[in-house]
Amino acid sequence: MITVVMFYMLINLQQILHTLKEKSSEEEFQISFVCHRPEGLEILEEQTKFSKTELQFLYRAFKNECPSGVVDEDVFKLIYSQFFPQGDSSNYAHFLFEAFDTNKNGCLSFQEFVAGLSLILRGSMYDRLNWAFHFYDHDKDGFITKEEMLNIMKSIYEMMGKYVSPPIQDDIPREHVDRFFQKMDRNRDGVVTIEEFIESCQKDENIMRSMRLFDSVF
Ligand SMILES: [Ca+2]
Ligand SMILES: [Ca+2]
Ligand SMILES: [Ca+2]
Repeated sequence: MITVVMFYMLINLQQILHTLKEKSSEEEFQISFVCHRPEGLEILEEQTKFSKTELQFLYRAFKNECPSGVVDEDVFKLIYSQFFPQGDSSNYAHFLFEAFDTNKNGCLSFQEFVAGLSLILRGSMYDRLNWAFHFYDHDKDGFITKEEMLNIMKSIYEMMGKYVSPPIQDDIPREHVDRFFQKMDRNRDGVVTIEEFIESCQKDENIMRSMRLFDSVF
């Protein structure tokens, strides 16, 4: 189940980066004249695992997609919906937006964008699992509840849309969540802690393999 979530994130990131790449090369000529130079590039280079060239590319792409330099949740949802025209990606985009908007001001800045990407794409296995845990732990109280998991699972099914074959039954997301808890909730107290989460993930070869796929995205 975490493999499913990671798989979708991976596909999203690949598509988004691919689109950004295409758009930025289309406008390369204009951009070279505008000559955007992000402030604090050196600082970001220290704070993330991206090189200066990679940061410049990401910055141009980000600016190109959102010239104001910040993305609010509606813009984020719009960008997302282009990748999932057959389904409703708004709830999933909402969860992802919240995970990236670390200062909770309702806007995604370039700094937040690259900080998140750096953790997911270049972080250690612990960084990635930690990021994933906080993604699921929606209210940030340190525990993943069945309800939090179910909301994310449902949003993934909504995003996949109604053309999935065979059609998704209503109880399928709940069954996924039950399986997740059987595996992760080691002390059977009904919630999953970061320790339980990381330990269970590290013992699961499928999860580890899907985590390693992030190495080749960008
Ligand atoms: Ca923010
Ligand atoms: Ca929680
Ligand atoms: Ca537990």
